[in-house]
Amino acid sequence: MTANARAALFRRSHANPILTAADWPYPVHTVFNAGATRLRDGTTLLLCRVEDHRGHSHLCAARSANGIDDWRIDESPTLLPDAEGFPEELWGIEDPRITFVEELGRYAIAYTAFSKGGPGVALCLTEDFRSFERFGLVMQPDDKDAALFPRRIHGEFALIHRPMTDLGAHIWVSFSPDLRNWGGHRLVLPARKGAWWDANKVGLSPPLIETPGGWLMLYHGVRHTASGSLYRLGAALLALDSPEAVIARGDEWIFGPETDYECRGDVPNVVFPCGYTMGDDGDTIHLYYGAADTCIGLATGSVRAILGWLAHADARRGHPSNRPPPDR
Ligand code: BMA
Repeated sequence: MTANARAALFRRSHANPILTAADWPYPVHTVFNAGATRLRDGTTLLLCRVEDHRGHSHLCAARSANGIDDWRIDESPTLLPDAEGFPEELWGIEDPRITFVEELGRYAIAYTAFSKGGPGVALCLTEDFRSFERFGLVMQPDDKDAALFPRRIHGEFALIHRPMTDLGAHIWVSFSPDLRNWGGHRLVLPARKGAWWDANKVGLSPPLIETPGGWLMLYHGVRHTASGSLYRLGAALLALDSPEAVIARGDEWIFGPETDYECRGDVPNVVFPCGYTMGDDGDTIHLYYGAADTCIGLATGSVRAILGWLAHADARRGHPSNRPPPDR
């Protein structure tokens, strides 16, 4: 490592990009922004966002024993938009985040439903990624980047999401007794302003990672530049019993577009993780991310290392003016 290099918290797979449109069993334009989970038998399942040649997205499952290669991809779309039953899906469904909810014995998928009103948050449940029970829109447009927590908090389900409000594009949490009625909305993490890497927008990336010291939240930050938006990844820690309370937030991004397949594509300079799987050691995190809105990459890190970095980052921060604005 050269003297000016920083320690990398995520390492890219040598197999990257691990999935591209060329791998698909039917004609598609791009595959990116995949939700991820490990099934009971250890198989890695990616629920990929697939864009067709109209520009509309649907979801398609890919399964692999090692989560790296030898993917078995569904022969036809796994979950198609249903514009008749759910008009909010008229222009497609995008960016799924998967959470296994023990209490329900099923996977909850929060995804973006895109229609005339803009993007909104929709929810469905599945046991097998073959049949799905749709709940429809749970957060009205304009809202996206949502994931359900894996268990209730103070007796209620909780959802992280990113509504666009007059305050800006910030991360919020909301609560529900039944997954259908939502309230108790609280601002969690605001986009910073000015020169920050996460100045213009923030949004949850993969679902939250529960650790003894809090919910580890990997989030994407957007900075607008003269030649377009830069999408990078940062980390924060939320209190276990009140996720609106931010315990720590790193100042620096921990993963950003660097390689050719991240810097060139339909939307250049984008890394956009929507899912992770946890290694058998309970520490290794396999992060699946959309690269340049065109293909899927895999990067591997350690939860312990990210938590350690966050603790040091918070200690290093020092001056109060570096704190994110408390405007809620
Ligand atoms: C965001 C989402 C993502 C996309 C990203 C970069 O707003 O729409 O689906 O990957 O922009 O284009």
